[in-house]
Amino acid sequence: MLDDVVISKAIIESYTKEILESLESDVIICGGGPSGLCAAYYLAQEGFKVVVFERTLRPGGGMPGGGMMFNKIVVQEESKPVLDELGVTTTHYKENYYLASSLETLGVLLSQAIKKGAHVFNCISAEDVLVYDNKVQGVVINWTAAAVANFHVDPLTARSSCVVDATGHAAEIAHVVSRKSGAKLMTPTGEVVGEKPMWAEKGEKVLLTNTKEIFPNLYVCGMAANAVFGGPRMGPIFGGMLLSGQKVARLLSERLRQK
Ligand code: 48H
Repeated sequence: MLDDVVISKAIIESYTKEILESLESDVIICGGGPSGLCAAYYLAQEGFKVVVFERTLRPGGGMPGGGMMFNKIVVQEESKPVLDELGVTTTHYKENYYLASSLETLGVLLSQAIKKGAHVFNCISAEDVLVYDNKVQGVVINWTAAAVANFHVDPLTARSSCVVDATGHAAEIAHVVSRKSGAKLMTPTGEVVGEKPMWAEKGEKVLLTNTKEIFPNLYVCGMAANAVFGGPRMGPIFGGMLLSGQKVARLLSERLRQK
């Protein structure tokens, strides 16, 4: 026999427990696209407490759409080890080009990040940041549905040692810090420079250099990193997104271990 209210209690109790435990963490990642999920996977694997807030119902960002909804992704040789480690099937296309299903890659990445211990919350947007003493100390969160409905609902907060902007092209967290704190970002202009036109070779090359700290305790990865530093977009090649997530996890791991 099944009791409907027991089912409801099980869901509400376990969700409430997980989100309460997630209000203080080592790293908050804003955005559950490929770069954010990859960063979450590596950080969780290292034993850090990592929380991902993803705006939409379905994590994955631009990955499931592949290229123009042809649901395949291309990755280059240097990023293939990440897919091998995760257990994603790849096929060789030509020298330096591998193909994978965008859906399988997303499914595996999300599953592996959660299995390693990352706390992934969908339907929650990071709408602002906590900045005390000129350092980012956490994020301000709200139900995406409240914003979609245009309801005036005050938000809640979550604290972390570091925050990652993995919000993709929009680089939302970098923008909000730049706009509201009045301080300069660690970019050539001191602000968000803005993404440049498509150029896969260059976009992938500069992405790893651009993956770094841009304001005390705030890091950028993925497409947001190129948007912040004025790097080109690169179309549906996803190797750089994975490597950028891996790099930001390594930077944070080194940083957090020094504490
Ligand atoms: C919570 C948020 C918020 C917010 C946004 O766009 P993404 O897939 O980002 P990346 O950088 O991991 O991957 C980029 C890739 O998908 C891509 O777009 C490429 C390679 N483009 C090249 C080209 O030429 O177009 O994911 C970002 C995620 C999304 O799921 C958003 O819903 C989410 O972040 N998000 N989540 N709070 N404020 N803003």
